[in-house]
Amino acid sequence: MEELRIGVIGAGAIGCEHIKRITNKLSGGKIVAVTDISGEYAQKAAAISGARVEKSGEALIKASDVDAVIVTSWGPAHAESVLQAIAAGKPVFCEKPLATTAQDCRKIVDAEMALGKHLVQVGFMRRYDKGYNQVKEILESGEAGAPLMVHCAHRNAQVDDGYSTSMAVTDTVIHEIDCLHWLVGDQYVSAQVLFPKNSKYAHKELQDPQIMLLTTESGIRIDVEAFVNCQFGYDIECEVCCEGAIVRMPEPSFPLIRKDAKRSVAIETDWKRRFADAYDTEIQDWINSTKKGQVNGPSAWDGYLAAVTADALVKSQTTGAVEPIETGSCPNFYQK
Ligand code: NAI
Ligand code: ISE
Repeated sequence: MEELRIGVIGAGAIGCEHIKRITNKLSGGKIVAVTDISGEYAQKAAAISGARVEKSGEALIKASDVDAVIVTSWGPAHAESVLQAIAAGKPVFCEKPLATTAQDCRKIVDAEMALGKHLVQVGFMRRYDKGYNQVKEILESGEAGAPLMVHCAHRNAQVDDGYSTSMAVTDTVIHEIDCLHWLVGDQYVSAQVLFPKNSKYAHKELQDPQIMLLTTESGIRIDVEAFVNCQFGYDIECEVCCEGAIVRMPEPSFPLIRKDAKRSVAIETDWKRRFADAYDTEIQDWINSTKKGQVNGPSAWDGYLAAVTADALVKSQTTGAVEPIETGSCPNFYQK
């Protein structure tokens, strides 16, 4: 196959970012069709790449010149498109979350297994980030000893009024949920959420910040600070305390400025820039592996694991209790 002909469902912020990177930066893929429930958004996105506008997600998936599909619509619309792509036997890259309920993620897993062919990749791009991979390499080398604790922070400068307390789990910390069990090579068994004093910058209905606690099968304790009105920037931290060393993920590199009797270093403000290289590597890998009929990245099973874990955290937001995480064992089909 010379070029992978791609159709995109959902032409909002990240949909347009992926269309731009495939059109202007990456190789081996071409956007041939775009659709969005907003005709105006679809037209604008199609213009970026010279693609045509399709009338619906279903029509786009069925189109004979679409080899593979990217789903970047709103979370609640993901499951329908992914299931339609599987039914059509077409590879599909779906932005997180794979679906908004664990039940819908399970339907996708079951449909893919019934077909007997790997078609689904989920957009958990942190697995492609250089910093996380450097940490993982050190952990896997054994030089730091066994991981005991992981301390993380996921901070956004601010969120709008539509952002709810549960979205800190389902929209934001969902990235840590996926990448931390991959990082330490262990599975989660329980989850809890604690609410510190609320920030005055959080809107009336929102609990912010939150502390999310996850425990793994071998007993590793993970804490993630989710602080989505931190005011100062977009800040992602990860530190793994091991038996023999502490391994800290490198921060984005900015020049040190000496000015007005101060030394200062900038902090990133935008997730698109913070993870730009990871998105590039992720989508390039998806194009390359799809052309070979393979799925290399996070699978539908990873999407399901994340949804079950998110459910336990969201439940704990209400109960305050330590909630069990019961995923069942990984089917042979998804074992790597
Ligand atoms: P957005 O709101 O900017 O764009 C979503 C687009 O989907 C809108 O243009 C909307 O009209 C369209 N849409 C909704 N339902 C549709 C349907 N049934 N058919 C066709 N189009 C439909 O949202 P954004 O920020 O682009 O997020 C999209 C998805 O990507 C979300 O699931 C979000 O969680 C995920 N995302 C992932 C990120 C990452 O770091 N991996 C970063 C930002 C978003
Ligand atoms: C957004 O949807 C993303 O996925 C970003 O990566 C994340 O950092 C942000 O908190 C979410 O709102």
